[in-house]
Amino acid sequence: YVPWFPRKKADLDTFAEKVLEMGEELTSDHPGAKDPVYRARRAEITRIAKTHRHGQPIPRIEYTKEEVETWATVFRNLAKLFPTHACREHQYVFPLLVENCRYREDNIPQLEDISRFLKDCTGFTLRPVMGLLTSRDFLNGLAFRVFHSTQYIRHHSKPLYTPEPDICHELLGHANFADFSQEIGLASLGASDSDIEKLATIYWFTVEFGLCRQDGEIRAYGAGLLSSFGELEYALTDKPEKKPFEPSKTAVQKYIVTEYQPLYFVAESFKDAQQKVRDYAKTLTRPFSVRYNPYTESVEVL
Ligand code: H2B
Ligand code: FE
Repeated sequence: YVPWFPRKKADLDTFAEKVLEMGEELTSDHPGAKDPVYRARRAEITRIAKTHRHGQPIPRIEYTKEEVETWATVFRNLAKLFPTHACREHQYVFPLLVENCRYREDNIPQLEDISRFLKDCTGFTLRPVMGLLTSRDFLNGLAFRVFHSTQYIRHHSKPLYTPEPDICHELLGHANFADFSQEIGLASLGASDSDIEKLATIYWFTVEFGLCRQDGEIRAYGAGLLSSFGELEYALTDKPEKKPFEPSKTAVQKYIVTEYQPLYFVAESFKDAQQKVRDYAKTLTRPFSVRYNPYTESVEVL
């Protein structure tokens, strides 16, 4: 039995309304749950994701003054930490985004601008999403070099905290849209539920919370860290435990999503993390193999 999986980029349209939680409904502990104005605004923004179809431009949003202030607080605090805490790959792309995509303290960049820029330099595109997707759907998107991105922002009462991805997390954390995420994505197509869980765990400890060595220091490359002022500082102290990144072991590590991580995995370098994930993805077996055709943006099943 092989689960259904998308064969071409346009097939990702079927995910548009399949969100887990927090899309339209916010859980009671969400900082914006009791704010009707926030909820209405969010519904307005998620409608874009709901109706977006492959090939269409992503509508621009005119963010409110309050939303831009929230962004500014996050931006300002993180920008202070990046020089000492972020890996060099992140430090390399950040100025490019400032230059090409209007990343500024007083401006929330537009998904359409970033998507076009990424398409030119990496082949990645962004697609707006209403909220959290299942691991399977999210990873399947990566196989097509599509990164699902939220377009709304966290609640203004807690600018340095969000229980879910928001535009600050996507744009400030995932800036180093890593090439190796496509390989995790390709491995996820039609994979068994247990392999999806392993890949999602690897994703968690690398793309989201990965650390790497760099010139004798430890630096962050994971987006969950690079978009969280508090956790980025904490992760590089000696409070959390750190283990060497070893995919077969990392893949079965349990983790929590609601607090700072008690444990991080440290790769020898960003490149080393990438290579190890690639090699690991090849060890998962399926009754077929897949090959991505970049010209047709589709997957050939062999
Ligand atoms: N959905 C969305 N919208 N954004 C994410 O960053 C995300 C997701 N991450 N679903 C996924 C789950 C990740 O935590 C792994 C693959 O489970
Ligand atoms: Fe993320």
